[in-house]
Amino acid sequence: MEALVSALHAVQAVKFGNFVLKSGISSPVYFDLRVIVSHPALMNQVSDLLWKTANNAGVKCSSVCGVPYTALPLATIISSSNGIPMLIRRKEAKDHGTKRMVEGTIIPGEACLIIEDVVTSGSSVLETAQVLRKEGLNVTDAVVLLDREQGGRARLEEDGICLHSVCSLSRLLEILHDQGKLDFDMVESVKTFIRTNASVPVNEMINGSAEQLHNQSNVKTHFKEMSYCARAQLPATHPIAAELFKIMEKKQTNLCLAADVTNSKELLQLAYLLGNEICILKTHVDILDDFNSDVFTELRAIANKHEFLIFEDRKFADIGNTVKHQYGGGVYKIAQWSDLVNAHVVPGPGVVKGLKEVGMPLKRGCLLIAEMSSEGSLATGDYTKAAVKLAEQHTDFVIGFISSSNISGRPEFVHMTPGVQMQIGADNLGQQYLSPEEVINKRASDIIIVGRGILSAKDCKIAARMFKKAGWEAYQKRLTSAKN
Ligand code: S5P
Repeated sequence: MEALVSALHAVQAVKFGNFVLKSGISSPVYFDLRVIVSHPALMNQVSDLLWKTANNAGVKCSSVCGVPYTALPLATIISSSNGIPMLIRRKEAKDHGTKRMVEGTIIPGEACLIIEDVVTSGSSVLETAQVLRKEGLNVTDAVVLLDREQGGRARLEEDGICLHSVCSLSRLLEILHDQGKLDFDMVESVKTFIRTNASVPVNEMINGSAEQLHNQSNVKTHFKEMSYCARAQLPATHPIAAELFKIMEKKQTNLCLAADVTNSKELLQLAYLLGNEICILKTHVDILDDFNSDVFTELRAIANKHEFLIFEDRKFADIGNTVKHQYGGGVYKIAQWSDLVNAHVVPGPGVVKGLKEVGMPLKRGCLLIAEMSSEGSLATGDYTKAAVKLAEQHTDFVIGFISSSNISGRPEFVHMTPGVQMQIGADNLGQQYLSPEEVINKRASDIIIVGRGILSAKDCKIAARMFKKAGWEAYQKRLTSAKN
């Protein structure tokens, strides 16, 4: 293993330094496993290790198939050296002749092992698996040279594919460090980069010769395909977001209740009554006529019992120094009892920095308001993009967005959408409504925020259950359609 890692480093299949990626982000690491085709001895060594790794794991297969393109020659060597038949997956069907997506002799029911060079999200392996499965082949295992440990394993497992890796990124960093080829600071900087940029492909350099294998729409598809549970396990997911994703999966709900009531007793009654149906209870503490801090001690106890998070919808929008006081102090002492808060991005980074000083030590999370549901909202276009950028720069505190759709394409971020009722419509003060199906399935947001759709219903419990069911079904539909 040490010799292999050293050789990969020597041929610059893995490079360290400062690279500007196609996404515009600077990265301390750059992978290009494609260069190994120019080094036959290394090709043989890699193929041998891939095959041994699969055998040692007890994988039984009747054929191998490389994920196009880098793994194609690797699969060829494995096939020829071990006498195992190979299949070739086409990227596009031929426009004449047989129109086949897979070349070679296919025997339905037989097991085919997928070969890949690097796994990040697992989406390329999945794509190949889907094509092979459509031909009737049995796909249960994939072997990869380098696992970047960014959620691919969990994602593939969900689809019944066991991932076997020759080397993981952390092992690779460790070996290069031991060999004196990487200093401690660089190791830490790569680890941090990978952790905070989970879905950024690091094989696409700006001006680089690397072929663009992933693009924004790929990332978005991958986001849609991933379950809340798999997203909870991503290294880049903030602990509060991970907790939220786990609650959502466990309780099978993506419903946030906008508990817009003006009386504390009513607030607590709602929390008791609807606690089982929701993943988050959203408050507007400043609309309570009878606020006192005991209410929030009690609300916290209900939240712990029924497993939901509390989100004070304070919409901070001032300079850092002011929001620090508004968040931590004053009458409400929001930071003491609220897991989540949100902020407008209009003041610039200072608002996040100020809130972070108070929230981080308490392990709280923040959502940035990137879009609004009200008619004529100015939070659109470049403003929304700037909100995403700001979130990306503060992933230690910002866990996602208030937005009308999935605006970031990053699976580690949570997207929450207000303005939801069963039917599309509006109120008389500019609020605009979309349906749970539209928000979760079509627009790939994660959480529906519902207020009057539940609060104005004859029976709040029945209404909450209806929204819970609609939101969850839309999520299931999204997962199924993304996989097909
Ligand atoms: O853009 C927004 C952002 C938020 S947080 N539009 C919104 O409506 N909200 C909040 O969501 C709003 O403050 C209210 O608490 C809830 C929507 O309530 P509903 O009664 O219209 O469902």
